[in-house]
Amino acid sequence: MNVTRGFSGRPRVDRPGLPPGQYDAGDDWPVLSAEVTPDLTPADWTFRIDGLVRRPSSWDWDAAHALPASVYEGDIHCVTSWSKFGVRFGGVSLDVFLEAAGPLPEATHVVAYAHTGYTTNLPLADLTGGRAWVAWEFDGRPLAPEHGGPARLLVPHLYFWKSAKWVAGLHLLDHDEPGFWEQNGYHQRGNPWEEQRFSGD
Ligand SMILES: Nc1nc2c(c(=O)[nH]1)N[C@H]1C(S)=C(S)[C@@H](COP(=O)(O)O)O[C@H]1N2
Ligand SMILES: [Mo]
Repeated sequence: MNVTRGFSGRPRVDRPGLPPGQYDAGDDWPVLSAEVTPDLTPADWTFRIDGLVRRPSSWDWDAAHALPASVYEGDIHCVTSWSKFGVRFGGVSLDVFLEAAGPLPEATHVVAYAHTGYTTNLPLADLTGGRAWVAWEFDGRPLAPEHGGPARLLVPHLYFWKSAKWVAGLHLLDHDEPGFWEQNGYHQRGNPWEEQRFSGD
């Protein structure tokens, strides 16, 4: 395991804001992809919300960028145990996209899917309230392709596997439907503060 070591010579595992079982990766930002990084340009990118919504809606790059911009400044936590502090992503709040699509009252869960086919499931409530974004900037620069550029989902209060890279859309459902990692033993929700790593945690 690669850990960032402080001057004490020990991995930094006791810093405030670090969820249980995590370590501070410092300036490292590991790349974790089940797929090959796709050759996806802003011109190819689209984002769609459908399923249990009043108005199935799609945005292309320009339409998404015409929406009010929003920034996340905070931490991210990967289930493989690295956390990264003080990151800054720019994009648009999912509240804005969801308001446009109008979730039906029976919608409770979401399958987020990527242009590559990767999927991950989330409770709809975890995507509202200013806690989730479609993000295309990191530290003021375009998000790098290996980190999900041109645009990724960002749900930083859950383990980072929920933040689908190369995000293509959300499908709203009235039940939970396991995504890629969730079908392979990972937790349906993935709250790092409760160490919801694997099914049964
Ligand atoms: N499309 C896609 N999104 C994905 C993944 C993936 O394999 N494919 N991996 C997830 C996991 S496990 C993590 S920890 C983060 C990694 O994002 P990063 O490579 O930018 O660190 O992306 C998540 N989103
Ligand atoms: Mo991860």
